[in-house]
Amino acid sequence: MKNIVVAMLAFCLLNFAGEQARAEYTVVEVNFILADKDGNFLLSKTEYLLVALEDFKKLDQDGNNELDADEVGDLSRDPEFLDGNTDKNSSLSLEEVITEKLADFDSADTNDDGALNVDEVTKHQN
Ligand SMILES: [Ca+2]
Ligand SMILES: [Ca+2]
Ligand SMILES: [Ca+2]
Ligand SMILES: [Ca+2]
Repeated sequence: MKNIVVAMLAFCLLNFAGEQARAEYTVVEVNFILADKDGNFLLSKTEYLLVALEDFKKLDQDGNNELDADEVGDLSRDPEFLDGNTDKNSSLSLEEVITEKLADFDSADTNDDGALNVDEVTKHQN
């Protein structure tokens, strides 16, 4: 019984916090909430990679696990694309994306707890 009360209270508090902050959500925060599958307000490495994989799948129209210039359009001139393309061929492979995202994750995780909170993500995006 006690657990149920605590759970309900937590739920109400979360809802209340959500209500309060909704008008001020930034794009980064909305993306964070969408990526945070288990809703613990932290992005694990898995949650972080999952977003990248979903994006990758959407862009990879022919499903060959390589993003070619014609699949990503202007993105192929993006510094992030050029940086990530470590073998300097004309496409970004799934492996290259994962490697880049893992490096991204580590550099964003400034308190080294193996997860990203919304502050760390916001700072990293800016
Ligand atoms: Ca999470
Ligand atoms: Ca492709
Ligand atoms: Ca490549
Ligand atoms: Ca962290």
